Amino acid sequence: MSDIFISDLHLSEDRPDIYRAFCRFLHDLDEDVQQLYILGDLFEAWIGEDARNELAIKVIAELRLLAKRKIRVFFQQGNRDFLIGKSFAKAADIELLPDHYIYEYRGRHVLLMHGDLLCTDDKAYMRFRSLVHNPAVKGLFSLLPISTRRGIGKKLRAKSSQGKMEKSAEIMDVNQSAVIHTMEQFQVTEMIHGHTHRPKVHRFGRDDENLKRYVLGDWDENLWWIVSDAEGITLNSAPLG
Ligand SMILES: [Mn+2]
Repeated sequence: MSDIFISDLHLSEDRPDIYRAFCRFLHDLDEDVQQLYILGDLFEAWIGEDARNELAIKVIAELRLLAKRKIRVFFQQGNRDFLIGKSFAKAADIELLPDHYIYEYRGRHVLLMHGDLLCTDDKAYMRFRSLVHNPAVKGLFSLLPISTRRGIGKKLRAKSSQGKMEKSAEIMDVNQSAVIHTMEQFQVTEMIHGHTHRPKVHRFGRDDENLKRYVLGDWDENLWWIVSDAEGITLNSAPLG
């Protein structure tokens, strides 16, 4: 029995190679895989349930196949696709998870997050996040015509990639006190997240480095995934190929 974790595929019509790698990855999942957790940013952009493009429809069909193979799929929203909601989940036959979710396996408790909530040094992003997660703002946005929403999304992404060049590497990474605070709050010693595109296993903490933070990588030149099984938790990668 094993469970798989992925994040930050950033699927878009501009990168058919990543979509193909995703399909292959799903197809090749071991027989013993029971659950697949997608920890956000499955899509490069998501402007609303009524604006499904051809790619979204294909992804929904791929995810539905997993349900047929008795693999349960869980999805946590990322900062790019936080507008994915119930209708996508229903169409794809997957389950939506809250921003913080505790994954349990053989007595192990692991906190799952997309990861953006840990990047508290990026004050501008945190302000933006609380604005766009406001239900009233979400509601107003959903009333705009699809073309307007696409335009806004495009502008925001351009602004964010420009911002990334100007911000220091430290600001773009997680804040260590936010990590420790969150782990204490949820009473866990292990966590898995993505978002920062800095795949690594971090060991830290006062008592003999008892805390572990597993960071998934984004799918670009490589694909990244985490396996949880009786042996433990491992971070894996392979060329996108
Ligand atoms: Mn992200």
